[in-house]
Amino acid sequence: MSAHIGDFGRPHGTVPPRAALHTDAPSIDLSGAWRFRLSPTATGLDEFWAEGYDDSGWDALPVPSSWPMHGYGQPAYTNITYPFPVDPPHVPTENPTGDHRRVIEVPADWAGQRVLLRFEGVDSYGRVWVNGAEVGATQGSRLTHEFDVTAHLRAGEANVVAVRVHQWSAGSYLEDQDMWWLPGIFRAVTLEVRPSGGIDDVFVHAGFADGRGTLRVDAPDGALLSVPSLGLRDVAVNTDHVLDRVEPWTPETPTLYEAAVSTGAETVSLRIGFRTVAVVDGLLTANGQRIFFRGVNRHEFHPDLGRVVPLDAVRAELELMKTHHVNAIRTSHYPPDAALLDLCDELGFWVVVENDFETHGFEQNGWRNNPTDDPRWTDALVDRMRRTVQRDKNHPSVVMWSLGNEAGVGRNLASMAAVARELDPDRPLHYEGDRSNAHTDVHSRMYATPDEVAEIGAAPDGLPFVLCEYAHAMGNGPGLLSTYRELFERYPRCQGGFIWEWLDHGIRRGNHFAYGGDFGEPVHDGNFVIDGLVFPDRTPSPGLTELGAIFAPVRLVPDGDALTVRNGYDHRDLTGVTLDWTVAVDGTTVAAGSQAAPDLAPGQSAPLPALHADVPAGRGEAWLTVTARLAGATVGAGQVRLRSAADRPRRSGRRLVGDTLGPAVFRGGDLVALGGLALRGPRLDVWRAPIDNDVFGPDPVADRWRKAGLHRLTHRVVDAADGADGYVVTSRVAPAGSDRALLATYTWTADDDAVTLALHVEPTGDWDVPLPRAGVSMAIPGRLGAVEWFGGGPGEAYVDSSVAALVGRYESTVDALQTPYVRPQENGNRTKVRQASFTDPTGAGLELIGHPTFELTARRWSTAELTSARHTDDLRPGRDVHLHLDYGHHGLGTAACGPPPAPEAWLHAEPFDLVVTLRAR
Ligand code: IPT
Repeated sequence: MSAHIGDFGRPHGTVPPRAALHTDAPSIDLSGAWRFRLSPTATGLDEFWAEGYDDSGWDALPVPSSWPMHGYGQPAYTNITYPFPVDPPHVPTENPTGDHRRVIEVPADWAGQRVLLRFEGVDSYGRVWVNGAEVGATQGSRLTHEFDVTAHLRAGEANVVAVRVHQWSAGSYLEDQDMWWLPGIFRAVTLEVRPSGGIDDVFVHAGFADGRGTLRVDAPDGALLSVPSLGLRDVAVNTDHVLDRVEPWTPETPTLYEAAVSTGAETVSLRIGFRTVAVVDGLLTANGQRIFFRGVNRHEFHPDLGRVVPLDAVRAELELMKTHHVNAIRTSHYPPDAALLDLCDELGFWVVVENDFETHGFEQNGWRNNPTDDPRWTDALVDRMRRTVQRDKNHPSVVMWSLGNEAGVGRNLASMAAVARELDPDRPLHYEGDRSNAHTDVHSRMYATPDEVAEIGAAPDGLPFVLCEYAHAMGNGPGLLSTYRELFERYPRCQGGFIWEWLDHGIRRGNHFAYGGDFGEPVHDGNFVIDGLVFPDRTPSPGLTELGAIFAPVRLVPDGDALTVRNGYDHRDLTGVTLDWTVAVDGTTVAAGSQAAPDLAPGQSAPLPALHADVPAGRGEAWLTVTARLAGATVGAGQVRLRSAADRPRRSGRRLVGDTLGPAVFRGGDLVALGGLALRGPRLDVWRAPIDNDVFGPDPVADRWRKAGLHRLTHRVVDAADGADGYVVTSRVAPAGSDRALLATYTWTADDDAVTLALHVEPTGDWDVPLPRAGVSMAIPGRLGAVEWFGGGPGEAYVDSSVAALVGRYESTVDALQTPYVRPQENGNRTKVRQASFTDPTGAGLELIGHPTFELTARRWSTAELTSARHTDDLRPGRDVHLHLDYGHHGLGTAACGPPPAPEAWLHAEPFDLVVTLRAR
């Protein structure tokens, strides 16, 4: 056996990397059932590659696949920590090894032709045999490797392809990305004829400058190029063309031109997009215009299949990004399946393709022996960079190459940068890990605070700046998105960034999604792998809805009692955009219409003509809501209040008689019934089920909350007495062991059918922690499952994530108000609620009226139960509906990996008031 598996990360036996091409050369897709055997170690195995080997006792496994997702071994998750000793280049003897065999018929007419065997993704190391002869080995899990198997293949006969995949190899040291460790042949395997006189490689150089396209297609001499729609027919390759009447390619206008490069032996089809990417005067530009990345980091993951993502799922997720106005993707932290980039060309995204390279776990060892600075690893790293550039160089969507992620610094960065520049001088380079920017064309940071971003933006000169990761979308959140957008719009150098991250990598297990530690991993990072804008099954989380509202290109901004429309597209006018408007009084539409958007160039604004001449006279709260639509999709929405509500009537006039105040019955100062409806509460409550942004990060606020005892407050009724102002209950609310308290004064008034609670709260003692929430909780009968409200909606919203919430009248159910965060945590708040009702199927129930508003949460389990749940199916509906009516919430922020809420979104322990009318109906 060799000294170590994988020769310092070098693959061997492969042909030189080349572009992914759509060709008419014959090929055979080797997807399907292969024979498979898993062994716990890499040593002592038999010669399964031999042609006569009997694999009839083996199982069948689909290829492509991540074998732990098919019951072979277990997935394992670590973020930074290597799941094996840091002992480069060695890996443990316990090294799950998957032997794959497949017999394939090769057509007789392939005889005499050159044939390549291509692997597009093998995690982490694949030794390959054809008909018993070893042809080489892959290394670089997310990179394409091709082997020339001409000498070993027999046309017109059955052939045996055998692949031994080791989970761990030297290359694993270069692949410490924050994701599940999932071995397998997880992308396509193909046999392809390379016709003699064919086209092995093509490099399209298509620029756009001064209103004209430039085109040069590098291909074998003698090949001919056609771009019929541009009038090019069978013109020579390797020559420069200048083309009038070319539309530039941008994500907003992804114009592609069908093209073909042909020799007598082979035709390659291409889709050409014309754009020039360059750093000009400190700005990253495309076609001379500033690029603005409204981006996401995208990993490849599927909750049932692991690293295998079917093409229809990829298309669906890109379409979901488009409808939420995402215009850029960083392929964190490796090149994606090649098909993704075809879709990005077609649908329109700026793409930063990252090399398959991360050595983050060396940081925990003082960066000692980091491959990034070790010449023994130079070949492997240069090979990785070369494979990355070569495969993906023809995509107009790809605007930058990234050397990798979180790999520290060292001399191999220079080698990688050099090979990328040599192969492709036309694309700038990105790498975040080297603050000196010695090898990059843009300055990049992750999780910089808004203040740091402003400082970078205001600096007199420097490189273009991108946030390659920001707004960590773990659990409920992120907050702060509009703060970052303002910075990107204020400072030209701050060219946007990429949210961390697109998708929760939860693994479906029974009725829930599993995360790190759920598979018995001895070392793991829990739910840090659940930090996406969409759930594992790709349903949007509220964070994505908020992002969509923030990056919507048609901006409708209140200005006095009118709206201003701003064209927030970068590259197109508002042709085709219609503005659909409604005027609603107390949530009921009274007038509606539609008009074309004004003619505005990118960045221009105009006031909208008055649309609300016809608000009927009266007392209700009136709103003008405008929704911008383009080809059926929503491209912006905004609101302005046309008239404030007259204060809704409070209830008064009744005095306490025994335990009864109007329709309400009290016991020991607590409301227990209202007009025949059994209730518990409302009582002061400040606890929320900590969200990930409360729990993680360097100084988790949830630790301070628990230390302060905010999850175990006790109540002491100090006094309960009827008086001139109403029935007044005072209570001292405090945790065991502390002399700090919240003094609550509940003043109850009533008339015949309703009571009004005016709650005043005064903190006393030394409060050095913010409050999670500030309000009351109460329980109502579980049959009141239908919800209707007038206020912010339709979705969940919090103080620093509420741009998507529009004031309106909404209907839902208690069940549908829940957001199923993979690790259960506080969720579901509806903001600025004026009025709400909870009713049973007969329409009877409870109505709540805010003076003026309250924050509303309702669920079928208590906040204590929500706090202790680990997975969604730990939550079981109880008999009651638990309500929280809040004055406010602490902001969401993004502290799980990034800054806490902005100062104005903190909920400091200060006096507050909450006034709500309750009516049984
Ligand atoms: C950063 C990583 O680049 C990313 O892969 C992911 O792990 C993210 O953090 C957290 O979810 S690195 C971090 C130490 C800032």
